[in-house]
Amino acid sequence: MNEYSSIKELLDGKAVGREVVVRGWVYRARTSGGVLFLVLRDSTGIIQVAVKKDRVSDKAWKEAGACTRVESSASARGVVAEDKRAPGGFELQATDFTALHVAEVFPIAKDNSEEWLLDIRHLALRSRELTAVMKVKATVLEACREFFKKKGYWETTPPIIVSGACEGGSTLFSFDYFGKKAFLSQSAQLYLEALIFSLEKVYAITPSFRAEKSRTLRHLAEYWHVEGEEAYMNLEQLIEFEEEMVSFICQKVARDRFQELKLLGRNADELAAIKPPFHRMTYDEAIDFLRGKGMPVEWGDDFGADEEKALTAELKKPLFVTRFPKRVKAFYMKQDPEDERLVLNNDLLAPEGFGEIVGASQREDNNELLLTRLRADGQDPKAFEWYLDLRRFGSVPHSGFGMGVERVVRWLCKLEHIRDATPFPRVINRAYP
Ligand code: NSS
Repeated sequence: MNEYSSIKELLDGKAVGREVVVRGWVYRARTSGGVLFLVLRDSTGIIQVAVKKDRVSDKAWKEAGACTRVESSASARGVVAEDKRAPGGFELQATDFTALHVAEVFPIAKDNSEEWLLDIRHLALRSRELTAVMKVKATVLEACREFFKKKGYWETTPPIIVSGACEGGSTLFSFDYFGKKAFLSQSAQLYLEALIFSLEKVYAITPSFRAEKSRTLRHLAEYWHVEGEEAYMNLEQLIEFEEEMVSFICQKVARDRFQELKLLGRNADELAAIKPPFHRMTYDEAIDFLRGKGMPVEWGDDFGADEEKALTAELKKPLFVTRFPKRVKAFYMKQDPEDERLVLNNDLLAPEGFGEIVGASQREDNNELLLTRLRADGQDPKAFEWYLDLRRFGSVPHSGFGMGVERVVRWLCKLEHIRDATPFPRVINRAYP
């Protein structure tokens, strides 16, 4: 009998009295009354292992004694017993114990500085909180793929090495590509637009790169981007799609990651309550709202973290802000036929002050307007010749969006800083470890 049990399956009471084998890492250790108590953790949970000298072999006793250093790895055989004092309420009464690796002194203790914890992120990732966040993130990605599949979308693989900017030149990372200048993709959008002409409904989940030169709580230099693009879709249909997708993610995370959310201080019921319709406001209404709050905003300003916070601080559901001024938004957004100062776009803001999680728009399909906008942005239209071709051969109305996965995870997990939504954060002063 060397089948390993996951720790989680021992914590529902059904395993009481059974002899099982678990393996994992020592999370805590103490001795009391001649018994060695080692709390073991695996990817699913923690359980206390009680090792009594007279119940195990000399070899097992010695190996357990060597494993009192936290983060040592071990396997333990034992009988599951109920024990109200043990963390989780159950204990493994050891009949055998094997040290797999006796750890050196673990460099993480209480009161470590944040920078130090980031320096040893490869070890800090073992914390229960970060483990919970990574599981939530995996579930968010799973939910996205499930939702797109339900909607008949094809998953595609756009390039990461690109020759032009999608979101403006100021945050592009450039590098030498066989003697020519190339960039790391900020967004797969332009390539997804090309793909709708054969596949109609497409999405991609890719890393995106932004040379963000400021330190903020919500910007990474490398983040994961979920992007969708659909032929014949207009702004109103796009909004409904986003609403449904974000609700689907919240429902799934609330259901499947209930325990993890609890550990992180997020009540799953709050996420389960996120259902369509979301709040909606035009840009003009948002300006009025912010002025009413005494904020010094001018028509034509883009919104930053402070404005987004003020707009959503009191809300329990996300908020769509629609129809922004053309001059603060990207060249590809379709001009509003009813007001040429505006574009047919929306920013989706998470509630509770967390701010923008999705940027979306109907796409400009008039090449004259596209060229004017590209020039106004200081871009070289030659780099976009292929993109302009898309409007020369069977152009159709279409729309799409991009959602920042870490932004969503930060909101769902109520994280202070976006860097904790990703295992190895890349920010202005850090690309290590
Ligand atoms: O710049 S966006 O608002 N829009 C686009 O890139 C479009 N081309 C997407 C599309 O329509 N296919 O970025 C989209 C989202 C934004 O709402 C954030 O959630 C996230 O990407 N985002 C970021 N997350 C983390 N760090 C940084 N620096 C960042 N920039 C954008």
